[in-house]
Amino acid sequence: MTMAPQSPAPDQVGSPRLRKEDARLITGQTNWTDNIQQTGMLHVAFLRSPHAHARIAAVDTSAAKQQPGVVAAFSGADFAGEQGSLPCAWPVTEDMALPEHPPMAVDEVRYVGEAVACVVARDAYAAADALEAIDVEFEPLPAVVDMEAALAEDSDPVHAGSGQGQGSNKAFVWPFSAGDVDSAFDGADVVVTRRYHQQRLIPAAMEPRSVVCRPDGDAFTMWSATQVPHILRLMLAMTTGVPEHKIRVIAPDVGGGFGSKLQVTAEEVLALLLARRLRKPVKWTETRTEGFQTTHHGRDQIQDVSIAADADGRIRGLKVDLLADMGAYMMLVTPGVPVLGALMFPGIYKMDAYAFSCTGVFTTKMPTDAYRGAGRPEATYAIERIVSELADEIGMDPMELRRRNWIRHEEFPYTTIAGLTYDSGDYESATDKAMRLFGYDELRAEQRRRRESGDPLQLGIGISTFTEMCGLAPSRVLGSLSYSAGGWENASVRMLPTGKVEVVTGSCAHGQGHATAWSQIVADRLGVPFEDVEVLHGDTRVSPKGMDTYGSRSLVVGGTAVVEACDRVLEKARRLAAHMMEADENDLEFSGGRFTVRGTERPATSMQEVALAAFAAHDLPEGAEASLDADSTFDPENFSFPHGTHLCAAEVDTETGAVCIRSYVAVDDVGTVVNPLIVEGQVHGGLAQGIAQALYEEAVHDADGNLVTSTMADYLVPTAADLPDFTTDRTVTPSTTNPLGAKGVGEAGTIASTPAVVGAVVDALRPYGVRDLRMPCTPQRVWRAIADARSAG
Ligand code: MCN
Repeated sequence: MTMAPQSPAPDQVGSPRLRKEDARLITGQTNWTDNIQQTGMLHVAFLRSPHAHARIAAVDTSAAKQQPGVVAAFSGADFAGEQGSLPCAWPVTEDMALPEHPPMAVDEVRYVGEAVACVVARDAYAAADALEAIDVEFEPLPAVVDMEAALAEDSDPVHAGSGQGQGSNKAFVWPFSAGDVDSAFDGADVVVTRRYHQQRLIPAAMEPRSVVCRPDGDAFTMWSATQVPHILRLMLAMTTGVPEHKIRVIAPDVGGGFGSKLQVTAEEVLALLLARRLRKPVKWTETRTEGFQTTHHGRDQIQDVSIAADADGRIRGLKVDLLADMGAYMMLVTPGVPVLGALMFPGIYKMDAYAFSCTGVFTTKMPTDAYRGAGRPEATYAIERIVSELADEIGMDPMELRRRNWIRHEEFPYTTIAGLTYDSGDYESATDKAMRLFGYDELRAEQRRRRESGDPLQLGIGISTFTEMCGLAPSRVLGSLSYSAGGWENASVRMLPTGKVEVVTGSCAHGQGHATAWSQIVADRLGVPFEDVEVLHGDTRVSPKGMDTYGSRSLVVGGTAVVEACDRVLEKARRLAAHMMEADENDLEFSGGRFTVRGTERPATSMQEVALAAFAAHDLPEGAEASLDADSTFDPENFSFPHGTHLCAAEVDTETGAVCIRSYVAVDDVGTVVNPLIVEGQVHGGLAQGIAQALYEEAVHDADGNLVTSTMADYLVPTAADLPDFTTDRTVTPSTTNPLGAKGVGEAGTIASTPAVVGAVVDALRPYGVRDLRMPCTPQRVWRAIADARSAG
């Protein structure tokens, strides 16, 4: 057999390849979880609590069982002893309160939407209809909605007897301090103190949550719209007692998650229990309102922040006191979110001292958990907003104040006061570029003119010079932060006999385009055409080792595992090629997918020829295997720290309170870029979500704990039409923590943009005495702030 050598691949890394997965995704040629059909499949609907807090006196499912098409109906009690408690993988302190969290409530419900009973029927409509026939006797208990009230000594407990200390709704206190905070503040010329509210947000992925579970003898196959098939399999095994090797989890194409599918949900656990009990495949797909009520929420913190500085603007110290709303239970990483954020409050600034404390609080609301950025948007918001306020207090340009305090390029690697070592950065270059693109000086001049003329349309400029920690790993550090799992990632690369390549990755893309980016990496490393690479993922049987996708970790951790596996394949290929060419390995050169012998005219041997020879195995060097494949697990030494400068110019109509973003410039530095088109898309999507927090989105509960904003008509997710044109650009400061030199980008836009936008709105209103606004800055809130400031002043 001979194979025609194929043309060498052009440089792929750095080129804006169109995403190879998109044709399939946008022409409907894929199976989302809800499209999956199984013979004899049954459908599940959940009866959910209409109360934020109530005792369950009785559940009667007998009438529901008589409804047409119904196969079974169960209450939580029917699964007592079997359903376990939903897992929390991040017990941040040893004495953290970790109340039982049964997938289906048994004695008490603690948020509106908590599952109380379920119906299993031959179709989804019959299941939904039969819910009405279930009789539940609730004995309402007081709702606990407000975080501060929840901490009062006389507050009703969310979990009687399981909290700690004063106010039994206190779940934990996590303190951190470095440097002499008291003397930093005592000796300061200026201290600025603010209270910032991170409103509760609802992740609204395009594809709702959906799960199918099929019994296969004594084993189970689960399809789930999840970001974390590996974590899900492990946790299902630990929760239900089904042995891990008897569970296969498949994440088919997943239509977005933004953290909300980094979870082990009640419905997934119950799907498995129902499949086991009924010996039939079962499916459940949430409705949008069900999703808003029962897919975990994000943010929800109150931040009391103080910054101390000298009169010349040098920052001396920072104090942060955080209340973080856990909601009713601890879910997979609920308590870890604010703790992760703790490390990022100092941002890009040098300072002498830092004190942080976070109190986790139980309320009778849907639990919070990771939502795009998870802790880092909150931290970035606080530091970027208060630094601008400090500049105003001192009477200094806010960019000048930043320049005086940020870590300089030549100071990297730099260990911050929070104890993180930032790998690399060049804040100066990113800022200079952003200011040029933005026209900073011209816009300041226009702002002055408008202020002087009393123009009802005021202009504000918001700044965010941010950094974030991403590439979640290293396992060692995650362990030191009490996270139960590791942070490594695995990849295996196998060259098939015809020279085509299969890459198996533990990462689990749900919109990020890994198939394209990984193909680019492999094409460059192995010198094969981009089209010849197939990326396999999202199935624990196909990719048994993995830590999944979140925390903008996939490229820097998972992509690096791909690089390392490619390098091992190349090592094997080099050895075999040397044998085939009867040359010394050290004399071989590899370029464009071909081996040549240095200094000779001998014909080249292509990777394809080597792959075929490996497969045939007729004449292998001593000890070589009959395959060209390799596996790698990468666990970096450190996080990577992307950074950037985002500038927002907002016009505020002081008569109506309407805010219009006039221009938005984002200069991001994510180190080496594998695919600029994907990076651009990630930044755009991230900006949309950060701007959404600043101007549009807020999950509102009434005093009884009902989610008032439980439809898309009430919870305003902005569309493309609501967003401005973005000017994006980049600087490139390679990371030193991985061989690609890459830093993550999946959350950067969201983390950076919220303070830039709110900063612009507040800046526009400075002449009116406004110094802060609660998010989202709706026209009503802006107008009210102006009116209040006018009547006060
Ligand atoms: N990339 C690149 N060069 C870089 C950095 C990244 O080309 N220097 C590419 C990567 O190859 C990958 C993409 O950008 O294709 C994102 O990479 P990375 O920053 O590693 O982030 P992850 O792939 O780990 O994705 C997770 C991240 C997170 S945490 C959230 S939340 C989020 C996000 O991705 N959720 C998303 N982006 C999303 N995009 C979509 N469409 N849907 C979601 O749910």
